[in-house]
Formats: sequence, structure tokens, C-alpha cells
Amino acid sequence: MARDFQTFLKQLEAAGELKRIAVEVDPFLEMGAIADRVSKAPGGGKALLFENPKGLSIPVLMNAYGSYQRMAMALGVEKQARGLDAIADRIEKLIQEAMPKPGLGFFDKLAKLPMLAEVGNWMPKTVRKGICQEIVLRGDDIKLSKLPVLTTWPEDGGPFITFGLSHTLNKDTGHRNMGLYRLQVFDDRTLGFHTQLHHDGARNRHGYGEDEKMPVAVSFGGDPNLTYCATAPLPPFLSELMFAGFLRSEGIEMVKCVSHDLEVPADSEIVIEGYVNPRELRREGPFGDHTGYYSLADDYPVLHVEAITMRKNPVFPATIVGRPPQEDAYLGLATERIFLPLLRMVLPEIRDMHLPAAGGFHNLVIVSLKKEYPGHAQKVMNAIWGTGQIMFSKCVVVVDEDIDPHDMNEVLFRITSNVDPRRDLLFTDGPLDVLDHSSDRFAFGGKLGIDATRKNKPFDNFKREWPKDLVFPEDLLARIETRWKDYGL
Ligand SMILES: Cc1cc2nc3c(=O)[nH]c(=O)nc-3n(C[C@H](O)[C@H](O)[C@H](O)COP(=O)(O)O)c2cc1C
Ligand SMILES: [Mn+2]
Repeated sequence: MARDFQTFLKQLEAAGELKRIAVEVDPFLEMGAIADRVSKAPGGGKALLFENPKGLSIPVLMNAYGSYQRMAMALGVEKQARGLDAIADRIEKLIQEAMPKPGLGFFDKLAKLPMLAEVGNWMPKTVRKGICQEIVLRGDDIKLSKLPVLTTWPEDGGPFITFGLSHTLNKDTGHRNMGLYRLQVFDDRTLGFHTQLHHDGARNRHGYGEDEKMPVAVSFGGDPNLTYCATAPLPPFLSELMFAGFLRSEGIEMVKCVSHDLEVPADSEIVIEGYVNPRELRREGPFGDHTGYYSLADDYPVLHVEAITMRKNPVFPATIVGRPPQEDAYLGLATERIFLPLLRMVLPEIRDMHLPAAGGFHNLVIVSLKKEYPGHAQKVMNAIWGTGQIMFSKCVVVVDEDIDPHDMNEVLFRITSNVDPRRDLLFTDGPLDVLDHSSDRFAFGGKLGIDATRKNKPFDNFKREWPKDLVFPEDLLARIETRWKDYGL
């Protein structure tokens, strides 16, 4: 079922997941500080609708994705027993179907591929009209200062748009890309276009020449799954829009922009259209970031606004990033769950993985696996450092397959007890996230792998005997369970 953003808002409210704040609240620092406090509550607090932003008329929605329940609602799996893992299950099934099966003829294969047959339905569909163009502003009517753009931290370089979905086109491949990048408001008609080095958004702008204009459209809202998809670490050839269509089993409806030929989700709340001349750079930042620090100011392209379109009575989505955990921890959690089967295509030995919120998206990755040969843990570390955006991981911890990587007490127990630091630490170098501040060099630095597995004899050349785990017999535990009340405890 297709849902626009305001239908999602109503769903949140009906589920008791939304708080309306009627009093006037300042988008300058005050909204951010409130959302920071609410999103750090255990479980992520509620979504917040600021109905009365100081001096402005468009309400602001924050923390809409900031809990497991709301993330599941945004992705349409809140009624599934396995929640976000239900999406991983669907992807796993799709991968299974796509694998060639020996002994089947072409038509047998097609008949056995019910999911692949659906692919066409997931493609974006062009429509002629969209609610996002009920109001069209051009020329002198374009005033970014009319949008309730937040300044979230006191030393930020200015106000920043945080939940805008930037649409660009790769000139060489014709692939369209939708990514979530922050946009600093420089004045009423210009924005900073913070497309980081490693992301498709940056790759796309590099295809444009000296004086060429690269069209860009920034959409807000639409199907609530779009915002997640814009953050998902998809490879360049996999369209975020198609992924959004896959998640809801129905293609996203797209409408052509009013000032150029790019298309945007037709039921967006607001759309900012414009262009970037990729060689025109301007100092952007600093910005209180999801590293928990101010990320340093740097030069980024300028986005010139040519038109703003919106629906009547739009809602403006925003987030605050800062010291974890905050709303984006749940976007990261969705990625951890959804991308596990895709990572398993490269690393089938991985049983489970955990990207703890405290480690941002990639400072710490814990994986569990069944070791099958000498160097297996190290092979997995190296593969992670060579795969997609998980390559940014600074520290990779490997535990045995029977260890739950989400149980941090258990993980710390295994790290501290199983690891001989001289033997089990692997140091190497590689690309780091642009936002990382710990390394002397930009986007490059050290990596640490920790092999916290048991060191069994055949693989690990372990000379002594490895001791057994402490466990009570099953039947004893069962007997105690049935007799528990007799003990009067
Ligand atoms: C709240 C939030 C803010 C983000 N801000 C930026 C940003 O300013 N620049 C950037 O390049 N990536 C940013 N990201 C990460 C990208 O959205 C993410 O890496 C995405 O997969 C990039 O997509 P792409 O490779 O298609 O460009 C942000 C993510 C989140 C959750
Ligand atoms: Mn992409």
C-alpha cells in the first residue's frame, strides 16, 4: 500500500507514537535540544511534531524514525513477527530464487521465480501530476528562509537541511541516484551540497565538465521508506528508488520537475530544484555530526535553487545528529538487519552481525561465524574492509557462531578472555569515512581486527588445551525451571 508522508504521520499518531508540541519552539537550537533529549530515552522516545516553529508556518517532524517500532512502520513491516528481519528474509528468498538451479528448463525456472517476476512492479513509474507541485515558487518567490531549517548545535556554520533526499543522474551510466546529504543554507537561493567523496552523489558530480550544470532535486517526505532508502548503502548500479519499490512491492510514482528533466517522488511534501556546477566550491560546515563531534569545515559544491515546489500545508522532516544514540541509530539498525543477507553473498560464513549505536555506523562491527580453516577470522575482517560502505569499519571483532554479537556483555567477555593481544590483533590501513577525525590523514587511517574466537587445535596451532565453557546439563536446567516456585525465590 502506497503511503505518503502525512498518512505515515497519522499512522504514527494512531499508534501512540507521535507527540504534538503546540507551543512556539525555535528551530535555532531549541528543537534540536528537545529532539536530542527525547531520542536518547530508552527505546528512542516518540516522534515529535513541532506545530508552531518560531516565526514560520511549516510544521517540523522530528524523530519519526527514532525507534524500532517506527522504523518498522516506515518500512511497512510492523505487523511481521520478525519485524525488520522480515525484509532480510525476503531478500534472502530473492537471492535463492536468482541462483541458477541445475536440471531445470527455462520455463520451469520462470515458474519457480515468483519474486523475480515481480521486479517490473518495483520500478519507479512516471505520472503526470503530483501533489508535490500544488504550489510552485520561482524567481524572487524562492526563499529558503521560509522553510523551518534547524540549526542544531551552537557552533554549526549555519542552518542545515538534514532530511532532504538528493536526486542526481550519472551521466555515463544513466543511473539515477537518491542519497541523503546535509545541505547548509547559505542564503535564500543557495545551499551547500555535502556529497562525501565515497558516495554515489559525489561520483555523479565528477562526470560533469568545467562549466556544465548538473541538475539536482531535493525531495522531502513521500513514502516514509524513501528517507531510509536514501541512506541505505546500495551499490551505484542498484537504484534507491527501485529498492523503495521493492520494500513496498509497488513502484514509486515519479513526476517531472518544473525547472529541469529530473523526476521526484510525486507525493513528496516539498521539492527544492536547482543545479550544481561541480567546480564551484564553497566552505561548508562546521556541523555537529553523528560522530558525536563537530565535523570540520571543508569545501563542497554549491547548489543554486531554481524552483521550490510543495503540497498545500506541507510538513518539514528534520533530524538531529550528534552523540549516539539518536534517531539515526535506528536507520543504522535497519541497515544492519536488511543488509545481512547481501553481505552473506560475499561472506556466507557470517551468522550474524552487530553495528553498535555507540560506534556510529561503522566504527565497530561485530560478526559471528563458524571457523573452518586457519586464518578464517582474518579473512572475514579483510573482506569487510573491502566491501561497500562497511569498508569504513575501523574495528572488526569476530566471535564464534554460538555467541550473540548483540549481547555486548558476552562480546566483552569473549574479547577479554579469549584474546591473546600479541596473537589475535590484526592491524592494517584503509579508507575511513570522510567524517572521521581520529586519523591524521583525510579519509585514510588505521584499522583493527580482533579475533575473539576460541582457538581450537586444528586451525589455530594452539599448543595447549582450550578449556570448556561452563554449562549446566539441559535436563537439570529444565528440572529447576519446573520447580522454580518450590524454592520460594
Ligand atoms: C542523518 C544522515 C545524514 C547524512 N549526511 C550525509 C552527508 O551530508 N553527506 C554524505 O555524503 N552522506 C551523508 N549521509 C550518508 C549517506 O546518506 C549514505 O552513505 C548513503 O548511502 C549515500 O548514498 P549514495 O552512495 O547513493 O550517494 C548521511 C546519513 C544520515 C543517516
Ligand atoms: Mn546510490
